[in-house]
Amino acid sequence: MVQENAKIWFNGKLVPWGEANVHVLTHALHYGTAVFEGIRAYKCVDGRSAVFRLKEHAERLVESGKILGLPVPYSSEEIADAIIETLQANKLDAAYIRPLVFVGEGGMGVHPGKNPMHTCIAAWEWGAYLGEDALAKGIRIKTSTFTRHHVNIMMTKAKASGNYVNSVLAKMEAVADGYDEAMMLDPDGYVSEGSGENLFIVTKSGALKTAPLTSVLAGITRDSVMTMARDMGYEVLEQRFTRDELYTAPEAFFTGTAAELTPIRECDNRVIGKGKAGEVALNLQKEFFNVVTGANPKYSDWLHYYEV
Ligand code: PPE
Repeated sequence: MVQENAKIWFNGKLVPWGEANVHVLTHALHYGTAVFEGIRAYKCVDGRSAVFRLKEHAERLVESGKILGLPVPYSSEEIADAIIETLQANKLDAAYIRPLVFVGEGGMGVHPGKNPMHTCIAAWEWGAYLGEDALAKGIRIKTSTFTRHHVNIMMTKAKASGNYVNSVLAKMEAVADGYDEAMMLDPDGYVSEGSGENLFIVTKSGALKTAPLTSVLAGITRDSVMTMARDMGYEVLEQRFTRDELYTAPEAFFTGTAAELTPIRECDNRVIGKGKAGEVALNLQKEFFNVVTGANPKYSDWLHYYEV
């Protein structure tokens, strides 16, 4: 359950949480015509709070709208300001933030026509996405029977709500079969990503490898981890790889705003590496938490501090 807070930012105003409602004929409910973001704010080591890569998330939201041809009615700067306003209104010193821009009520039928675009921003406290033990011990995943997007079927660079039916199918199947998360293959059969995370392997030569930006979302955590890893001296490859390369990789892990950096210890009942969170994954995870909490000042450009 999402923990209820005081306010939700809705079309330019802060409204009481329980009053941020829509009509059942909202276009986006019927056709998935919406774009969204997932962003985290962390309580930092110096006692202040900061949103991680706020600018990049706000820009990706606006770009998602552009890709769908459903423009976000605010600039990325206005979205960023509204996010800070929402955190402050709810006195949140750490949070998961969910902006959503959607086609509203009016005409029915696939064409969005002149239906209004609505924008809302909610924020709440959200702990470890894949369970308490996931970050420390790693998770078990399963290759999905559902294929990930093809570049010309869904727009994979848009974080569009409709795209997520594919994720929901994969996630429900994985959980029903007793796994923590799904791993999806792209239409050519190569490893793509999880239902809500990018996927990395550590190769036998110690490099990091992740799928190129074709069928996967251009994750901001993916980008952050790639930058940090290169600075730490790891070679980072954006290359296609197969599921058997994942099975035999010394390590694997997921990255995402919600999932943060979650090690993978098993895929399709094959133990990965030593069957526990890998050394490289834990090393990068430690660095990641140091960065998002301001303990490592090297990437302070990625932190947008705010007063609670
Ligand atoms: N791939 C997918 C399909 C995805 O949904 C996410 C984020 C990522 C990769 C990683 O992107 P980034 O957060 O920019 O590093 N998934 C969001 C939604 C999760 C949810 O269950 O809702 C998230 O992590 O916020």
